[in-house]
Amino acid sequence: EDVLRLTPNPASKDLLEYLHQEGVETWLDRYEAQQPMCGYGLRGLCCRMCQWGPCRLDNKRQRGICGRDLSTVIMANLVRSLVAGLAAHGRHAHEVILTIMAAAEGKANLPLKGEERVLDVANRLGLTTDGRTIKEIAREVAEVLLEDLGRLTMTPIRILTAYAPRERIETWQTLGVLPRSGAYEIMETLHMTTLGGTSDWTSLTEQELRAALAYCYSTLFGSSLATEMLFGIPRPKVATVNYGILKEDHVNILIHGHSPVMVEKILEKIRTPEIQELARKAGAKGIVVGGMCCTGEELLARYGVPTVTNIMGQELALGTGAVDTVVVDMQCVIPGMKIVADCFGTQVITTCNSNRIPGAIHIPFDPENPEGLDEDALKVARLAVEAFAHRDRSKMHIPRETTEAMVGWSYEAIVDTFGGLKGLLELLREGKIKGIATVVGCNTPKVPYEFNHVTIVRRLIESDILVTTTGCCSHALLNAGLCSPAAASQAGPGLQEVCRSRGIPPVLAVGGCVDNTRTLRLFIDLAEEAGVAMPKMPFVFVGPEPGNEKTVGQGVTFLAHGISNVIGFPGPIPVPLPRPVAGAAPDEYDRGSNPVADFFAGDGLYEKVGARIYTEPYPKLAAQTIRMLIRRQRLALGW
Ligand code: BF8
Repeated sequence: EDVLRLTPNPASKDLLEYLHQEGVETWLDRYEAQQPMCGYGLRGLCCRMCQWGPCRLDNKRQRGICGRDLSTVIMANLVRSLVAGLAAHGRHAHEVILTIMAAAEGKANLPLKGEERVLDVANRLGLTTDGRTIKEIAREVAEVLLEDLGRLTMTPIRILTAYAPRERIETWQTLGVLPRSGAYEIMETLHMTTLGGTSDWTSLTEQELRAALAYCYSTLFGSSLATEMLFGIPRPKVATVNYGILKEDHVNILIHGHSPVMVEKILEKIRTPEIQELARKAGAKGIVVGGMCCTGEELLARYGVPTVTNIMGQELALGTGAVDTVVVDMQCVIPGMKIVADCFGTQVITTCNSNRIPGAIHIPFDPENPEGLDEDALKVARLAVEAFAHRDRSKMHIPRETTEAMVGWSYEAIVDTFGGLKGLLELLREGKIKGIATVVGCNTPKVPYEFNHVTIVRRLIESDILVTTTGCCSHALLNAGLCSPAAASQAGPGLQEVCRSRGIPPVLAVGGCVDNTRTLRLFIDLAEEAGVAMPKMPFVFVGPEPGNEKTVGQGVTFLAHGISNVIGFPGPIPVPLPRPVAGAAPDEYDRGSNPVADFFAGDGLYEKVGARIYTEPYPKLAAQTIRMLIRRQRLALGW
């Protein structure tokens, strides 16, 4: 009931109701079927890291069969979750890096559109650029990125050395948390947490920071920089988004997932006269391409290709009955999507060997054998268009909502818009912009769909806090109109003036989740410009609706850089909640505290990195917490 009442996008509400009436099962039905959830699992107190258990720990049973204590179990679950996310982003980075190599060697028919980024990264790494072709330089940069992903010996991650601020590197060195590589930290984490591994939970908090830094500098930077090298640095542009971009009389193709490589080619093929003609012959007036999740955001940022929705909207988008084909690559493609696709006769094409779906057509992209890329992309485009003829028109239900947005906010685009770092810093100092909050992450069925994202951000911009966003959160904000320059009218007087005079929105959609690096770079460089350590700056990381394991590393990345987190739902850390939350059976443990919660929310972590986690599931109170944090930082800075 709350979901239907509070979901901010009328299109989502409409489709949820429609699918319910039609008897089509969605996450909402399955979420209800899972109630009540296991309180041990919810709080990270179930240990399944050997075959002696599973052991459930609580106040009465404070140790598992092997003797592992409660704090070690919580931390082991948490850090394992982080490295699962690291693995996902790592695999994403791996694909893009290998594609650069294939493009540089002429094996893949892909241009290197991001010459500016290739040279920029090469210079930061101290590579020779004079007298070399862009392909040679790109290949060498790609080799460094690949090494950062998989090095097993103790040489610092080179991208970390190139991009992280000196003060932070010294802090991490003192704490002994400088990582080797993404792959090594995954191995070490699983090693530390298997049966008979570490029984000192504090060493796992160190591993948490170490793995997060590997996550940040080998997989996030790896994916984001490599994609910019291949396809260019996005620039601001106006686009139309939301479910209403689908058209009854057009071929509707949705692209979904995270890796931008093959879809780039598919898009190129769809735009050829051959495929456009094929669509007309099939009786369509044209072809609509829409994006979901992070692949959608990549194409939105670079080409203004409209996005439709996020992870929890994927079933709803197919529920329009108007989608002829959905092309998916890797990650966040939920099995429920195929169930809905089958109800409406939507063709599903998978393009990644890691993400197979029973019953889908599989046309994979392999960066190590990329010779067939053009042919395969053309095959996908043809199949996608031909599916139009088989659409069951009696089941179409397309909501009318469309929303305008200004997108493409790369690091460079943001800096240029404000007349350089100096310009943005001046606005922060004089208080026209009170602070910057990056509001990001997934959706969770534990809160009304997209409600927390939109409610928090509305309150932040009202308080003159500039917002950057990525991932599923950004789909919610895009569809709510908050990424449109017109949303300036909802901002406080300072931010309103800033946005109006530049014609920009108060919420800057910076890209997919790996592009959180764009905000991080902005935070790093603004602190340096101000001559202030990062933990002192008026910046906050906000994750209102954590869902995927990938988000754990995002939050801890920012914590390691001294940026506090405001998290909307406890996730895998059983931090003491101010009051009971739906789904988490309140007992003594919830209301009290525990060493792990004390570490993250209290002074333990703060003393090490200068940041802590605030958990606030109620969005209005979360916004209040963020305002309070920013006010406190500003007061301390004398701003
Ligand atoms: O990487 S926000 S549900 S779509 S994990 Fe996935 Fe979460 Fe969405 Fe993109 Ni990010």
